[in-house]
Amino acid sequence: MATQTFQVTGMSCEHCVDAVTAEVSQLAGVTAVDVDLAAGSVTVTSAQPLSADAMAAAIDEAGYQLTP
Ligand SMILES: [Cu+2]
Repeated sequence: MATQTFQVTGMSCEHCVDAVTAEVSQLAGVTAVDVDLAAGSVTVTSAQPLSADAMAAAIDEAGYQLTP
């Protein structure tokens, strides 16, 4: 089990939280997604550590950007 926290730019409301949660939840092995809107962070729990590329693609798909 791995827990990673990513910084995401562009999230501003609950709709953004839902969009990001939905996309990231679709990644293989993901069991929990916790978005902190105030902090602009997304904490992901997954069976295997996620690659930055996979996470960036999911965030991009939702319409936001991963902060390197
Ligand atoms: Cu929003």
